[in-house]
Amino acid sequence: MKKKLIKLKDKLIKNLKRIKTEKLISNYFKDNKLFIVYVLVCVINSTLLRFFTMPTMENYLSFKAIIADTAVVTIIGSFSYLFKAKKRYTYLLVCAIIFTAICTINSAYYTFYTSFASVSMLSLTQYIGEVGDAVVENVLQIKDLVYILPLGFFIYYYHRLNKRNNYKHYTKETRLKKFKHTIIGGGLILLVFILSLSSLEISRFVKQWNREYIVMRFGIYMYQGNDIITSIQPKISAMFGYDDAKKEFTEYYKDRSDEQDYKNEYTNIFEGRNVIVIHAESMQGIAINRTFNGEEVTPNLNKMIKEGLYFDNFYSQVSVGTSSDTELTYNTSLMPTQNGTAFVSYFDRTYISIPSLLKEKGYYTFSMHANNADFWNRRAMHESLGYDKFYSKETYKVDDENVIGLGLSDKEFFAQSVEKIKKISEDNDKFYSYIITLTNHTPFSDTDKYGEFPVTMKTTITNEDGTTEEIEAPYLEGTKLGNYFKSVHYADEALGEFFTKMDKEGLLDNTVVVIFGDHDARLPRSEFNLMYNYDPATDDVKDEEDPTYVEYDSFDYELDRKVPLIIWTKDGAAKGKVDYTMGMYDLMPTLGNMLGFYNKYALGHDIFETKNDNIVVFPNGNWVTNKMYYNSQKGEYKLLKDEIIDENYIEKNNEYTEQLLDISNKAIVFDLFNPNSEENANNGNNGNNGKAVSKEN
Ligand code: GP9
Ligand code: MN
Repeated sequence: MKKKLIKLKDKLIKNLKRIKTEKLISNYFKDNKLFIVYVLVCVINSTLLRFFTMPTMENYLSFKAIIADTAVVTIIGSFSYLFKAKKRYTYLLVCAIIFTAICTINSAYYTFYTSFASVSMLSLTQYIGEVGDAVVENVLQIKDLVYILPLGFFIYYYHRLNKRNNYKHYTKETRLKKFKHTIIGGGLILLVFILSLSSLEISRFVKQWNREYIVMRFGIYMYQGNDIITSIQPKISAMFGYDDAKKEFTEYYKDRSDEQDYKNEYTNIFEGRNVIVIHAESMQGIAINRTFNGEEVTPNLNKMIKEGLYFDNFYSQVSVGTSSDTELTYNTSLMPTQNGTAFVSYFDRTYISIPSLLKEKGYYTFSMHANNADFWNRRAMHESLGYDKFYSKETYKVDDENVIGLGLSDKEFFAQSVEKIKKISEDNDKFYSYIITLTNHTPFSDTDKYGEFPVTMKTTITNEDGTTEEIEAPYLEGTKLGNYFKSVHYADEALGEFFTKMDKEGLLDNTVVVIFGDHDARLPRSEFNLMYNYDPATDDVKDEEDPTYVEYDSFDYELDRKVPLIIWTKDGAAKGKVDYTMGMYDLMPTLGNMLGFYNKYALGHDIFETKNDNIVVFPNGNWVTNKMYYNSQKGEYKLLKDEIIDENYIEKNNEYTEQLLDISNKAIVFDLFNPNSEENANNGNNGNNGKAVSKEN
């Protein structure tokens, strides 16, 4: 009996609890009808946007994006509870309209640019002029108006509640309580979202340029909020310290001559020739002249190395902006910025660049790359750098069967590019082109598409009983580095095909070709250690006690990160191996001397002037000369020559490095190459609306 009673009591309590919770929920719904409709409308619109722009289920039903959207609209909507009755509803209405507008604008923008909108682009007013009519005629489609439907429902509902004068009139305390509960609820959803993020997602969010990726994971509202912050931040940092920056800048360049004041054996040797620059994705020096069982990884590049100038101590100087940092440093002889990336945060500054200087000499300048134009914000930045035209993915025919890794395969990209270059060369007296490859991009996993290139080791091993055996050990097969070499082999083959086609069209006859790797393969040190210390008998890394084991320390790894640089002409006008230590920022002055242009503000040097006295500075403060590699974080160095070093050597180079990085950063942030920078700084308005200048200030 007692047992029965207890059971009954339990049941009763359970039911009461259930009824209480149900009541609570139903009361909440009754009390917060408009708020709930508001949240639903905003989340549905964001989901619709993903559906119309990136229509795979993984994208539009992205769980992460949905909780991120819910968190943002709940937190922002929670402030409505601070207002009294009617105003509370109006606040929600305004929010719903703004969120719907964000979806509509991005939907239309995506149709035109295959990317999402950025408020920083508002400063590119010429865009609006150019595309304004086109947007109305061609871009605004029915799908862009779909977002109005949920909003329409919200407005209808808002009016219904309004008409009945059906507001809940809360006391101040209740309003505050409701605000607190809602914002905490939103905060908890946000916390769940943050905890679900991977480090890759966070780092992409911070960089902000891979917009599709961010919208897919973070939803459109968080994307747009982050976009506003990253767009405003450089403007704020440019508001303080202009005068000091300008003074330091003027002081730094005061002894520089306005015109080139020297001549050497390379001066003007290529003046008037067409120029083809190949920015070879992830082409690292270790691939050059490397063979596997007698087969060269890069037979085509190796051939050009023999026929032209080859710089085998050449370093890229990239920071978090990787490819885009190389584009900045190559084109302007400036260093990557200390915060953010120049391509994203400072695209609206004035730059003195190779294309802008060559334009003055009558060149038609263009760049080519088969990825989305907004990747690394190239659409805007290539214009700022002075390229007349940027041929991006939109101008290429991309079929599924021609896709490898990130996009259109290099072979197909080059084949289509030759046709474009042919036309350009017919229409223009001379041209300068900057061509960015894509296939050889990490993670190098499309191995079945690269073509056969075994990275095994055929060798003879001695067995324990003294007999010998011919084996083909797996060596780098199945490793990241092995896959990288397969990918490089493909990239080299694509380059070979490109030059053969260009030659057939006669496009190499009066042309100088410049090829460089944009940065290293970004593979871990352990991969290299295996390559250098492989034991075919055990198919593993040799024992450290083994007398043939070679130590591969962090300095060796840094030194191996160098990239190839080749300057080639069909007639072999310049030949030979150059082993001076050289950086990406030295390329502009070195080429300037050869092609006949000069930039007083280059941070690098003509390598044929500085020769063995050159120093390569890295964005993290490390530097390398022909004598030592210095790691500024650890304060450690490795000597590269058996030579006694002057006691002030490190200190002097550290000072040089710090000053150079500082000047470079200030020149970009404060827009110091812009003749109107002072005026702009006084008006709190830095940036040049994306125009490059080629004249000195
Ligand atoms: C993308 C390509 C790669 O278009 O240039 O950029 P990265 O990841 O090397 O910076
Ligand atoms: Mn790259």
